Amino acid sequence: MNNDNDNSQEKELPEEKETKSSSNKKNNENIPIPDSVSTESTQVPVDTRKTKITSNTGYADISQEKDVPLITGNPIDIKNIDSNFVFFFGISGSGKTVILSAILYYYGTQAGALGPKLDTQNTKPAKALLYEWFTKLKKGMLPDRSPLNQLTRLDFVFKPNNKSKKVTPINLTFLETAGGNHSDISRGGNYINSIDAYLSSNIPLQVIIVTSFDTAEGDDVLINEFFDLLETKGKNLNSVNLILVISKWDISGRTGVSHEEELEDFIQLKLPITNKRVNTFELNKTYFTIGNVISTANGERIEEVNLASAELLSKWLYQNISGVPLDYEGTFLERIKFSLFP
Ligand SMILES: Nc1nc2c(ncn2[C@@H]2O[C@H](COP(=O)(O)OP(=O)(O)OP(=O)(O)O)[C@@H](O)[C@H]2O)c(=O)[nH]1
Ligand SMILES: [Mg+2]
Repeated sequence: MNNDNDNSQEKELPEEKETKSSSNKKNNENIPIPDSVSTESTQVPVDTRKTKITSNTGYADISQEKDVPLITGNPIDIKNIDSNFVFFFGISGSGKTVILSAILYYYGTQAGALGPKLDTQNTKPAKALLYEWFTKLKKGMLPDRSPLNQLTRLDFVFKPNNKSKKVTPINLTFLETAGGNHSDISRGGNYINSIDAYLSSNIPLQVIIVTSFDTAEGDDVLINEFFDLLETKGKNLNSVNLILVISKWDISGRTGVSHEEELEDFIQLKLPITNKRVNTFELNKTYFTIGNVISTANGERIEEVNLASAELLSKWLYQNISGVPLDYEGTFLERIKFSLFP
């Protein structure tokens, strides 16, 4: 991989366009969202040099021609790799975007300040999407479904409000994709290039696998195909930061898990193959809910936004990346200082 931030392989981001009208956006202002922020390369360089005909047979004598460099591997070069990448896996409707927007909401409204990273091409679209999701969540509305065949890269800087010097700001790059593109890998299939490029690269990667309480059973095989794919890309499950999330836990009728065994039992029952892998490699697992979702005349609404499970995931992410808990209490000296000058 080329690390010199060569941008030539990536498509320029389009300017923002007005939001298309959406059924559950009745009370919402028009917020601009990007039409596309795909990193997928659409043009390959064309060599326009002609082969000279030098022999008198009329055939091209190419023996004197120099070999051209052979490009192997993935043609997409990922720029701005100085970040911590978060990749969501899950079928369409599993709840990936709801989880992502809830994590951003937790970071930006409870744990500190979240802003787009300024030195990237994605600043404008990241800002637009961030504030669209924030506005919606405040009103109990859910994000729109993610467009197919488009990887949306969102670069952010998160500055925690924890006063300890050890709790430092971090760069976060979320990779938003549609579930339909994850189903592409079923039965040995491949990802589209823009997704494959990130999984094939040597970047700091956190993986969040999302499967819903009501459909987990059907995802067991696909999740394992994804594990296999990660391993073929050189991402050893022993060392990759990965968490399995059972989403829409509220459908169970509870907002949390009374005993840890409840989650364990669920995974063992509904996801037996995944369970083996998760236990062998001691991967993390948790549940998620944004709160009860009800149908109204204006579309789906969250009855009461519940950030408890988003908090857990956000803290897992921060600690994995920075090595320090987000709610680190500070050193002895810091604690004295904070108690004198709160
Ligand atoms: N009850 C309940 N429903 C949820 C929850 N999270 C998501 N949903 C429902 O699931 C739908 C899909 O959620 P998304 O986050 O858009 O799913 P996704 O995985 O991003 O789907 P794609 O973008 O199509 O890949 C939402 O519109 C809600 O109807 C939750 O915590 N509880
Ligand atoms: Mg989505």
